[in-house]
Amino acid sequence: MYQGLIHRYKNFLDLPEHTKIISLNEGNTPLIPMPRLSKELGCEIYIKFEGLNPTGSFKDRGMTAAISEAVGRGAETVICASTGNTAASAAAYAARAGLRSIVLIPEGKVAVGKLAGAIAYGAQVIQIQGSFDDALSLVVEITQKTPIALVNSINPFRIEGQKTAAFEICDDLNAAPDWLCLPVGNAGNITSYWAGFKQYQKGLPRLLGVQAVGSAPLVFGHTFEKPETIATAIRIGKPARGEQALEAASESKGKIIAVSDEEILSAQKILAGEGVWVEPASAAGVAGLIAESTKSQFEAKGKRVVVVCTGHGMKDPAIITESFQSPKIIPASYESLAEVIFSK
Ligand code: AN7
Repeated sequence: MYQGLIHRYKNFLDLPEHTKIISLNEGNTPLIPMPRLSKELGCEIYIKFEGLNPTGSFKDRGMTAAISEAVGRGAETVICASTGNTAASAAAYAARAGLRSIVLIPEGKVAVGKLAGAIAYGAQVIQIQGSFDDALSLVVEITQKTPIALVNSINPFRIEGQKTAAFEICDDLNAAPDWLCLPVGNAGNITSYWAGFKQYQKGLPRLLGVQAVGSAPLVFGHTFEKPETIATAIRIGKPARGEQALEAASESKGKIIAVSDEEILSAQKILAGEGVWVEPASAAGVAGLIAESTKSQFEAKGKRVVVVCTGHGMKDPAIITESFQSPKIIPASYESLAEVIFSK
């Protein structure tokens, strides 16, 4: 029986002796081929659908490692700053381990499915009058001054756990893909993938990291004091692992680009149109690939491409329900039904 990613990849993960595995059988997510999008763009595209992790995002990979380490060394309380997904994941794994969890989120900027998750799993949720970056500074300060354990991706064990997504892709395809496209926020994930591919020695992809244009410090080369984007998961102006992300992109002969909110929402629709509903930030990788495909030199043409979709669409239902017409209401009669279905 599958027992989670630490169990599966133990020999590849640099975790201390004291680690006590806390798992929800995360990982082992599918690589879903996208025949229509592949045909349209002229490459072989697979989605690594990380929304199918236990709490609905890729964060569970790093969190199983971070919480397993923290609990093993006797931590009683964990804390993180979050745009939402880390919060839900930390809360779930802390609950599983019997730890107290505290999550700091930017006021009013967290999608409802993530907030609900954090509350359901029993976290103490605190809204900060500021951005994710402000919340992260506070978390760093309190974990330096008190025994509370930090589980943001500054924590090296988060990176260890998240490397496993690269291992799974290599195992599924029997090699690394030519390109790997993914959203970039605080830059823990792109750092982890690159470390994972390098360690696994099944080839190296070129990396296409994608930020939202209103929160694109790694593209424009300066921090964003007031990051903005509808993709709230990546509304981050000072990525903690920004330097590593830039290094990874350049070492891989790839790049980090920015896409607009419109391009992100359009990519979300295209993915859902092929049966894969992801949250807006998660569609950034596809948005970036599409943007690249319109250039005269489309470097991924004819290549094998894996696009990481980091979080499930159910995390942020409001982005859909607020912008679409609500479904028609009809009397409960056959005539009315036939009329709406067959009328032009
Ligand atoms: C769906 O939860 O930062 O570049 O606090 O939720 O590793 O930060 C979330 C980030 C991409 C960016 N896609 O990953 C948080 C948080 C989704 C995300 C990212 C996030 P990183």
